[in-house]
Amino acid sequence: MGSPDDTLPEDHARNLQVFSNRGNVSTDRIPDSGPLKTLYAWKPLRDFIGAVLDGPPLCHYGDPLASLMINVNHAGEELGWHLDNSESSVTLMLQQPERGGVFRYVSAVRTDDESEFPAVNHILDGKADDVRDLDPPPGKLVIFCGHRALHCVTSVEDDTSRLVGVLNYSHTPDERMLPFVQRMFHGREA
Ligand SMILES: O=C(O)CCC(=O)C(=O)O
Ligand SMILES: [Fe+2]
Repeated sequence: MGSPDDTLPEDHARNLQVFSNRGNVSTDRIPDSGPLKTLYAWKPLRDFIGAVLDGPPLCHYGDPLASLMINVNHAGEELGWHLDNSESSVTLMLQQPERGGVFRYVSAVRTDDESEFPAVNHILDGKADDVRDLDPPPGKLVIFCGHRALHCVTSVEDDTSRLVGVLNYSHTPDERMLPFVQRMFHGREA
């Protein structure tokens, strides 16, 4: 994701605005000795995920706010369609709503060439036929290439909030979000 580009048309994928109103608990607000940070620090898990993804070894994502998070979607809250900055993400469902809060994705949308832009428009216009839904129960790990798969979380439709641990990894150390992206997702820079 980058900032809007006013040299491109308004309806170009780079300039589309999506709506998100979910909250999150950032890395520095998750207890160091708690189970989620302990799991994130556990090297065998990182090695396992690297092996599943069959790519180069994974590092912890270097962003001080977004390397490990807990996403919180209360009733009526959603996360709009997006691609992640970090290469791979692992989510661990902690609490699942009865209705809504479904993880929705389309694989391999980022291609690093011009074809990715019309593909994003097609999906946001609701025209894609390869959209898939995942609704993992609590305790289930989901491993996905969030850098390439366009994904979103649909609105939660009941009073049980959706709580998901998000474990982010990258291929090189010290990768981080741009300050405007930190502000957008965390309301602050760090
Ligand atoms: O909440 C989820 O299941 C996905 C989270 C996500 O895509 C993100 O935080 O970038
Ligand atoms: Fe994401």
